[in-house]
Amino acid sequence: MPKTLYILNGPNLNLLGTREPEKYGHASLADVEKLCRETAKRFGLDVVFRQSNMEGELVNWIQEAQAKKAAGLMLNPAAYTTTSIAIFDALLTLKVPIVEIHITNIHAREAFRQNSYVSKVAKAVIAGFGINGYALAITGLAGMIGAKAKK
Ligand code: CA2
Repeated sequence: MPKTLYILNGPNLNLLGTREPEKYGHASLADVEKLCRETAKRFGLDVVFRQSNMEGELVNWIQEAQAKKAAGLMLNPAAYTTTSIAIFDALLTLKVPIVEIHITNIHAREAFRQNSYVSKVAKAVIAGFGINGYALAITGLAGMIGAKAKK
């Protein structure tokens, strides 16, 4: 059975590509999903890719990742990065590696974007590579879970 990565995206990321292209680029979330599926396929990994504007739904999906025995979880928590104890608590229950992703370098932005609860439980953090950060995160996670690139 192929291993599965959960890739979760937080509030407003459904609007990716529709505004602030100077910060976030022109790609849509559908483009990000395609990139993730193509990258994961190289490592023989399946992907569950989702976005929600609701905190509780993200919490439910984190719990689902544990219940369904996902091999790893990637999360762009967006604005919940710095506010959500509920997401932090849900991530604490996960026994698999967590990678936090941000399209922009949150540390070079407003101070309120910088204190991440998710970073406290993440194995790794990727920020500032644009949407390519998702591909980098999959490659890094593949290494962590022992998934090898296919020839
Ligand atoms: O850089 C990131 O990936 C962020 O997680 C994006 C969040 C922001 O609150 C974080 O501080 C950093 C914003 C998500 C909304 O993204 C949009 C991008 C373009 C158009 C509309 C929404």
